[in-house]
Amino acid sequence: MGPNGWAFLCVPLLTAVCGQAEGLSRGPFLARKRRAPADGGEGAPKKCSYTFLVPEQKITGPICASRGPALPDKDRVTRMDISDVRELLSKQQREMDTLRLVVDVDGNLVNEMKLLRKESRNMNSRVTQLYMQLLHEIIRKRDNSLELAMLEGRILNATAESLRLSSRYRELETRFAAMAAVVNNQSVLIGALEERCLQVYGSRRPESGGPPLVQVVPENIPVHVPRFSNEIQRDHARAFPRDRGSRAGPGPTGNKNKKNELNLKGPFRDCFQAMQAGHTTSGMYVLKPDDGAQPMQAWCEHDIDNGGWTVIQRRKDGSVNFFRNWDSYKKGFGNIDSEYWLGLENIYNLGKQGDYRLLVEMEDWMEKKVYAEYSSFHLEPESESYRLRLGTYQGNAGDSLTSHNGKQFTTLDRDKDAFAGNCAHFHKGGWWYNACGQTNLNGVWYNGGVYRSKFQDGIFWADYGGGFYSMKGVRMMIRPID
Ligand SMILES: [Ca+2]
Repeated sequence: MGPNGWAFLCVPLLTAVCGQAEGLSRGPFLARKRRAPADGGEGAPKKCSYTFLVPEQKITGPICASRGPALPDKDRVTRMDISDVRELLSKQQREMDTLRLVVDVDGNLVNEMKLLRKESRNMNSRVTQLYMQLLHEIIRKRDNSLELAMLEGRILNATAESLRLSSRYRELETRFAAMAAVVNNQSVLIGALEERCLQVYGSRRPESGGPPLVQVVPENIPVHVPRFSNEIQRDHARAFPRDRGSRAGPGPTGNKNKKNELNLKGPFRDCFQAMQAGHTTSGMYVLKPDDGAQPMQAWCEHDIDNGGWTVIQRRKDGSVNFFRNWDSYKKGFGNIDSEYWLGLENIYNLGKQGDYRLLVEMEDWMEKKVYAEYSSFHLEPESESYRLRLGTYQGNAGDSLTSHNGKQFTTLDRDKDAFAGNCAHFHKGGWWYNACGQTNLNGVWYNGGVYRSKFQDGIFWADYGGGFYSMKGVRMMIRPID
């Protein structure tokens, strides 16, 4: 309470109010209304009450509304006290607000801290994972580089080994070429010595000796070390178990299967015409040349050099005996799907239909194929003993056939060669022998390449391997000139 306080004065204001219940004074006066008890009724005497009116006095302090006994000054609550309290409360409220704000901010900070901590943990985990991956990668790369180094080492070793082998191979090849030349020369020398012996001692006629052996140094040496073999086919009973055409027959035969024979296509004038007719599969066909008396079977080769090739001779496995007489060579023999000779008359009839060229394809015992091609080819009629007419050579086997150009055909029973004796007798085949020749493609099929024989009777092509190297496979084919 203010020290001075203020006096609370209650001055009764006497007002005479009688029967007026609604008299109410308003304004800056303290009004008191006292109602008389209602038990009087209208008849009861009216009671009067007194109201004291106190002149208005300016109130500067709190008004005590207490109706109780007046409090001592020191216990009175003044407006200032209330204001102070309010101010204090307001201040505390503000402090509370501030604190709440701080708490809110702190709470957000805590949450953020939590999030950051969580993120940090995740980051750590991720960093650890990446580190492990990196480590793994480093280890793997190190292993790879080690493996690479090992591989490089092995490649280097292999390269060195291959170089060494290649060098050794070249050395062996050179030695083989030298040996082949020596063998060839020795065979020639032995032949010459035999002839000289016969001449000196006169025990046999000179012409009964063999023909001069091939003395050319071959242009090409088959690139392998062959094994010498004497597996010659003089034992016909053993060597030609499938050869049923030793006697002169109607010509080379096809597959014995009748069904297959029925499926043969033709007849065509040659394999080129068959190809033009749309038959582009290599195989057996029926041919009938323009002047041919009867159709024949032949193998058509459509898989090399644009196709259309008529095969007139084939050697491949020694299954057919080629040491035959005139009639047999004239009509042909063998099996179309293995070894055969098409027949001189058939070849003659084919050749006179037009301009043909000849392809001689040969295969050595390393399965390397070489060829000799002649720009033109035909035979003269039987009255000329099927004389050979050839054009110019091109190829990679060397030209061993041109020396036979213009020669007549010789067999064991018809000697048309230029040698005193019968070349067919020494070379064991039928051919356009000279005296006797640089090639013998109808000779004896020897197994293995280089062979030993008193006479050069193998399937040789002098410019490829010399006279004592027998080819593994041969095909003679003709085709019209484009
Ligand atoms: Ca002769």
